[in-house]
Order: sequence, then C-alpha cells, then structure tokens
Amino acid sequence: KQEMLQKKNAVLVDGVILNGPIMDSKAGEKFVEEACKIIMEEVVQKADDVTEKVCEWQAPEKLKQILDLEMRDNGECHEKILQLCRDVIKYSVKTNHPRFFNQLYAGIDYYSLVARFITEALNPSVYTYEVSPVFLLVEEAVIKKMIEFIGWEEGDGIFNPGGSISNMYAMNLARYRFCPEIKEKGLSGLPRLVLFASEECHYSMKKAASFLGIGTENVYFIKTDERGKMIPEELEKQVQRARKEGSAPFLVCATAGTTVLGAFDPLDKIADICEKYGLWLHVDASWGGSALISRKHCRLLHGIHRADSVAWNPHKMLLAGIQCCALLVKDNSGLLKKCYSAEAAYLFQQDKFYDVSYDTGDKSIQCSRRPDAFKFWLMWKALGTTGLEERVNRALALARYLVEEIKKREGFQLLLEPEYANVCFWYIPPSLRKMEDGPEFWQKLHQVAPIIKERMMKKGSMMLGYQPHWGKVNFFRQVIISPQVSREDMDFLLDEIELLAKDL
Ligand code: ABU
Repeated sequence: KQEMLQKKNAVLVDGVILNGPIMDSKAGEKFVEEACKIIMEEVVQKADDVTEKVCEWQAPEKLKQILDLEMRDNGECHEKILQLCRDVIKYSVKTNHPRFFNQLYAGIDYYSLVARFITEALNPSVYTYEVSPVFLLVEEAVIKKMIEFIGWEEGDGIFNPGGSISNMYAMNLARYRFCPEIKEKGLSGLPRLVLFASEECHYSMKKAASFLGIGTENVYFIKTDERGKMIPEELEKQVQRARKEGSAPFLVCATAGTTVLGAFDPLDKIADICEKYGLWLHVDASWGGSALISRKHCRLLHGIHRADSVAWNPHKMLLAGIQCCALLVKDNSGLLKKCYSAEAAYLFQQDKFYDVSYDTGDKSIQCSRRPDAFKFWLMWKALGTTGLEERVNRALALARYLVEEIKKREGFQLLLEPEYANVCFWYIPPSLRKMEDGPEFWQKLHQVAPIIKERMMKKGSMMLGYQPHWGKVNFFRQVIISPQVSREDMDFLLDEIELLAKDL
C-alpha cells in the first residue's frame, strides 16, 4: 500500500487504492499449477488403481475436525490451502474407482473431464450467443444428435441441472400445452389435473407434482409387473377412473430404466393409450436413454419416437460428468420457449447485431446455466458413436457375466433377471442358509446388507448400494457403468461380500 501511495498517480476512493489490480496473478497461476498437479496425481492417475481405497470413511464429527472447516478473518497461505485440497481429495469418495458401484454414475472419462476443466476455467453462462457463442452452438449440435437417436425428425431441447429438473420441465410443458393460459393466469380456475407414472418411477415425479402445485395425490401410480414394468391395461383403467372422477388427465410419465430394478416400461403400448386419450407422453430415460446409442440394446426403448418429451442423462451410463442432463421435446414450433420465456430486456434484446434466435437461454427456467452439453460433445467427438456404443455394450455384457456368476455361487440369490445394468441380489450368509423360509428368515436377511455395507465402507474396498423395495427386504443393487471395470472386479465383488460376511 505504501509503495502504491508513493506513486504519483495513486487514486484513493474511501481510503481504497484503485490503481492496478489487487490480485497477484503470478501467485494465482502458480497455485493453479500446483493444484492441477495434485489433481493429476491424486485423482486422475489413481482412477484405475484397484489397490487404492474407494473411500476413506470418517464419522461426520471426526471429519469436521480433520478438515478444519472454519472460515477465518485472515486468509491462509497457499501451502495450507494445497494441503486442504489434498485432504478434500483423500476423504472424498472416489466415484471414478473401478470398484465404485453405488450409484447410477461411475468412472472417469478423460475427454469430458478436460471439457469440465475448460468450462470451469472459462466460466461461461449459456444464455446468449454474445457470451457463449461456442457453447450454444455445441448445445444445439448435441440436442440435434440426441433427437436423431430418439427417432424424431425434428425437435427442441435444453440441458438442465439434473434429470429431476428435466422431468419437472416436461410436466410443466405438458400442463402448458393442456392449458396455455396457466402461464399468465396461474392455477386458479384449473380443473383437477392428474398425471400417471408407474409405481417404480423416479421420486422426482412426486417432487415435481408438489412443486408445480399439481399435488402428489394427483399422481396416479400405475401397477407394475414382476419385472418392474408399467402394466398398460392398469394405466388405461386409471385414465378412465380419472375421467369418471371428473378430473383432467393430461400426462403419462413412462420410465426407461427404473432407478432400482433398471426396468423399461412398454413404450409402444403406453403411446397407444396416450394417443387414444390425448395425453402427453413423457419418457424419463435419464438412466436408460443411453441404450439408444447401442444397436444391440436400443430395442429396450422401442416406441420412444412416439413420446412428446424425453429426459436423458449422458452423465450416467455414458460418463459425461455430473451434471449432463437433457430434456428433449418433439415439438418444434417453439413450445418450450413459449412456455418458459420471460423476455428479459437486459439479456434478450431483439435489436442485437446478430441472429437472436441463437440466444436460446429464455427456453430455460434458469438464468445462469452451465455449458453441460460441451463435455458430452467433446467426449462424443473423441470416441465417436461407436466408442459410446462400445461402452454401453460392455457394461451390459459385464452385468450378464455378474448374473451368471451369482447363479453359480452358494449364498447369492438373484432378485430378477436384469434388463439393463442394475443387478439386484441378496447375499444369504452361512448362518441363514439352513433356515426355513419364513418371516424370521426375511427379517434376519433384511439386516445383512447394511452390515456388509458398513464393513466395506470402513475397509474402503468397494461401494455398492442396498435398499428394501416394495415389500422385498434389503438387497444389493450393483450398477455397472465404467469402462475401467473388468471381469476381475465382478469376481472381486462377490469374493469380497463373502469375505466381509463370513461370520454372519
Ligand atoms: N437419479 C437417481 C440416482 C440415484 C441413484 O444413483 O440410485
């Protein structure tokens, strides 16, 4: 400050020197360089190393102490901050580890990772062409290609922060088509709107119905068959019931790849019913949409071209990096924009010097929006469609391998033959194997998966999820996604469960 004051042109306002920047760019650049080195060594280079731990479990109170979470009046030196970065990495779950099977995402894709580094560094917001020329064109190109895979001749779309948001967009869009005056007039005067989704649908349907003022009681859940698929005859019965009640059915949400069982609803038959009753058909293909890329497995989504909207998350099976979620809409007459636009004059001026149809941000309910399509685009450019297809085919082949191994091993019991990459099974430990089938057996089995899960996390050897589901006691859900995963990891998974549960 003294140095600056001695310079003859120092300008002070309210005691603040305004000459020159207040950031030390050189020190900042060095910090970024060193932090990138840590990211390379501790995250990227360890991503395929099975000798590393998947997680370094600590109870919350202990982790709070380790991390020194308090933010103080004075900043701390770079050395300390770099150590914090190392600690953050150490105690975070390594979702890119070949033995992370816990969620519907896993693994590392190097191209999408670099795309994320680029966008983090550039810090764009995707609303107008003037601030995001590249990312807007990329989004348009990606949406066009996804639409081709759905089988529509034309369409529209927008990337959103999560499949739940895409589902909410679709619900609101369907309602807007049903009663366009809602945008200005609001909810008063509307009939009781009813939508339909299967019992196995994602919980975002309830959230969206609640958030949009439709009400969770007006989501009619449709019975599923033993494989978790919506039963079309049950759907038709419920549509007729809603009509008899004097309410207004407007939307069917089918699921392509349910969260727990990985089931695909029969889209063609559901589309027949939607056509018959004039209902919007939305397909939540957040998880299963990526099967469209595979010539071998795209039949799972047979009939999807008849949908009015589709939610598809390339961050799941295709590893595009969280979050990468598109809502795709068959309508190409501007419905999306009509429904969502608010025409802010400070962003979407109509007298700009370029073609303002590229200012697509007003199709979104967001203002600031991340360039999520870019990571998918860079990865797609690098791998080609055949590279993406290979990923899907391999993940599903590994799932088949695991299923066959489960069938061979004593103590493992498959819940059902999977259609996709969710392999659901019970592990029956030695002490329960001779027990008679009955309430006591199931009550005891219910306690097994949580114990094994605790042990695997405390050891850090792997992570997979468990849950009870529709009257079925806790079972494991193994999800296979990452191209870093191999047959050996499938064998390890089964061996490790046996090892962790040998005294149970
Ligand atoms: N949107 C569903 C994600 C939850 C899961 O990974 O199971």
